[in-house]
Amino acid sequence: MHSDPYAPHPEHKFSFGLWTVGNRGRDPFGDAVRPPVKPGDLVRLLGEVGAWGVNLHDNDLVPIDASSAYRNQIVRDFKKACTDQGVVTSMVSANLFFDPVFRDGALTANDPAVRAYALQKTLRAMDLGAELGAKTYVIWGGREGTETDACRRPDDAVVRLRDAVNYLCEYNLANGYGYRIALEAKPNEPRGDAYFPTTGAYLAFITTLAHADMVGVNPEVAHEHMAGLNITHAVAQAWEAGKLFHIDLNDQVIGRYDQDFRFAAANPKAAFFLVKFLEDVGYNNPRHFDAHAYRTEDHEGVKDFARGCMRSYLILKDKAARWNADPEIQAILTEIERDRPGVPIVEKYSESHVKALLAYSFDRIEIGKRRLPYERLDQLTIDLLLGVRDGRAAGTTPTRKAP
Ligand code: GLT
Ligand code: MN
Ligand code: MN
Repeated sequence: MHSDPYAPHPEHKFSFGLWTVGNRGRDPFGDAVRPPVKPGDLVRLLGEVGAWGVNLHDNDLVPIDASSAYRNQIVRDFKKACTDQGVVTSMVSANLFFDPVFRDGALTANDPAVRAYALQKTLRAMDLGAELGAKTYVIWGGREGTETDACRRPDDAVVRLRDAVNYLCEYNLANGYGYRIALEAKPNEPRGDAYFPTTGAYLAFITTLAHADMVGVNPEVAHEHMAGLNITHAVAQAWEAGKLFHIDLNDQVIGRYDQDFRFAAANPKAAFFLVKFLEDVGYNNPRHFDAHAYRTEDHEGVKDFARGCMRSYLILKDKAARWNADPEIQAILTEIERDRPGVPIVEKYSESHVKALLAYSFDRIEIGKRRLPYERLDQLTIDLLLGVRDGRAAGTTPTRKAP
């Protein structure tokens, strides 16, 4: 039998939030178009399409006012659905944005009772996730922001969030939950402006925490694109800092509202460089698709959406392997990185190094002449992505498939 080379397997760690495959297509201008699906049935859908993990907010699973007996029943049923389907609960979070109580923010709100309630809700979400076996806890500050900065000093919001995250780290330690906490940035929406608008902002914030080692980031493709930024650069900085705990894969046209499209649907070239980066460095944390099906889809279409996310990732992974093995691409890379014997060492400061550097005479004109054939390099990348170049088996000329 012909086996699909782009079929998902558990080692890919592909996960979906209950809110992603359970998204009902509501938007600010129109009501739901898909009927509600119970969490257990969403897990069955994930099992059917071949996902490894499921993620959830507390209230995706347990209604906000559920009694503890009802909560326990729901959790039991959910655990059974996960075991039956071989789907793991990989990440949890607290919904600190939907209920009206959070209209001025949650952990950074002005009202101390709102902040305390948000913290209590988060502790309970951590308890829930621990019970389900989750090891990543995401904090997305959906309502942490403003429409008018008349309402508070922004640095007060920074202090409040720091106090809250420090508190959560202590709770994590005290209960032996072993969570890795991942902070997720977004520049705006639903608030006019969000605090910590980019992954870079969170990376700086983390260094100020009491348990910085326990906290990393959860960059989302669409959120960096909303800010007009290059997601791969943000991800690379997080990776280099040892902080890439989780990732939200989806897509988004720059400058639009929060679109949450299927991964690689809008910017396949940017998605390629992101996948190539993750695969090149050996990223091995969950790959979460935080997106949803077009509003035009029905329940079957939601499966097409979920399968499409994973398939596109795996196609791009294969393309990345071909790119890495392509002799012409590799020859260009070797050329542009070619060593310059005799050039002083600048990677490390020392008295002798600085002496050698200051004494060295550079042939600026000659150095400036080195060819940088990035047009060719990019076109080879495009040829490969568009399917007219095989990569792996290619010689110095593109190999064209027979029509
Ligand atoms: C919400 C948001 C996402 C976050 C989720 C985690 S909830 O759907 O748009 O980007 O990752 O709280
Ligand atoms: Mn989003
Ligand atoms: Mn997200």
